[in-house]
Amino acid sequence: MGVQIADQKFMKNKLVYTTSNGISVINLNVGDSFQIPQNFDMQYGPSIYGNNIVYKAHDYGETKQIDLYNLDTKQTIQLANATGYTSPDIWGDKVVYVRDKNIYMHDLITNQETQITTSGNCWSPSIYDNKIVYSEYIGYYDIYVYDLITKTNRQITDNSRFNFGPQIWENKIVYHGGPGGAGSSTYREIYMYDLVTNEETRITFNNGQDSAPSIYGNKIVWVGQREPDVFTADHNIYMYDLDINQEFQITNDSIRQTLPYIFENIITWIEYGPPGGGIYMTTIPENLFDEDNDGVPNNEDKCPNTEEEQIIYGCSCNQILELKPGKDKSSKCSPGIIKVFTKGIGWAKDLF
Ligand SMILES: [Ca+2]
Ligand SMILES: [Ca+2]
Ligand SMILES: [Ca+2]
Ligand SMILES: [Ca+2]
Repeated sequence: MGVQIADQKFMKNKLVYTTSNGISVINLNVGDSFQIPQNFDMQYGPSIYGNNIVYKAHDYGETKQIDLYNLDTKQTIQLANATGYTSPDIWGDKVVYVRDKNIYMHDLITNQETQITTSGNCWSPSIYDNKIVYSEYIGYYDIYVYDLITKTNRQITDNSRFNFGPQIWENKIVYHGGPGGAGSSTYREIYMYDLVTNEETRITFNNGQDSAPSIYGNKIVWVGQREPDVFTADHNIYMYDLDINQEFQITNDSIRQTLPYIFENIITWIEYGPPGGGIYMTTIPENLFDEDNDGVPNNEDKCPNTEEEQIIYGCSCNQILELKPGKDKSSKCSPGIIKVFTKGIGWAKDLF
């Protein structure tokens, strides 16, 4: 694209991003780009859900506000006043943002605003379904989650780290945390907190900066360095698969990559030139997905939704016996049955 990109985020097939020209949206399927109307000197930090784009807007030195642009109606509306620099986020009909260092939520259906926090030390909200995550300064920065159903705030980290920038998908929250208190170290690591098991998992272990995580399903992406000098070290995009507990390096070159985002099987990120610079994307290879979590990747799995232990080709004994024709179904997978299935001979000839 050849212009400096400030931020980017996407959902399904639409990617929103900011350049010095303002906010644009790209349809990833067809590749056409559309710039939303520029009503203020500055418009940035977009987030998209369906056809609604929310973002920060203001004239130079003027009060900041949260605006919403709808791609169907082509109308812009002001949702709220919003001081501070953290961007808004949207999920369904709910928009979250920071005002006076507190988290607020605007409901697009009722057109009402709800104040989520009162401490005056809150930042970087993100929303998924009925859960809002954010970072709050209480001597250190810690991660909190607000449940819109129970209307309760819950602190999920409690340590002397600098925990910041939470993102949430279903019941998993990712964020980066410094190893000590603010200023004690420059190195950050990626962490994941599971709201079901109530456990924190450390994802990265290295003498380099790891930050800006994004999560979709059981996959986490972030920007990482693998050298101790944070000012000279190269930046690359990394991915961690929680299903197989394995890290993958997505980029490997001397160009600086940053701010990755993941949705479904697509990872996008920003590159700073020279040469050029812009937004890049990659598709996660199918052999990294294991939908039924049986240890056999989708592209090799012959049986979906395996619940018992898989024996061969991602199929359990019961699934193999189900595939075998005839009424005299044995309850066991004899070596003969396994052999026929594995070799694709006899009754298994036309299965695959
Ligand atoms: Ca690190
Ligand atoms: Ca790089
Ligand atoms: Ca599988
Ligand atoms: Ca399977």
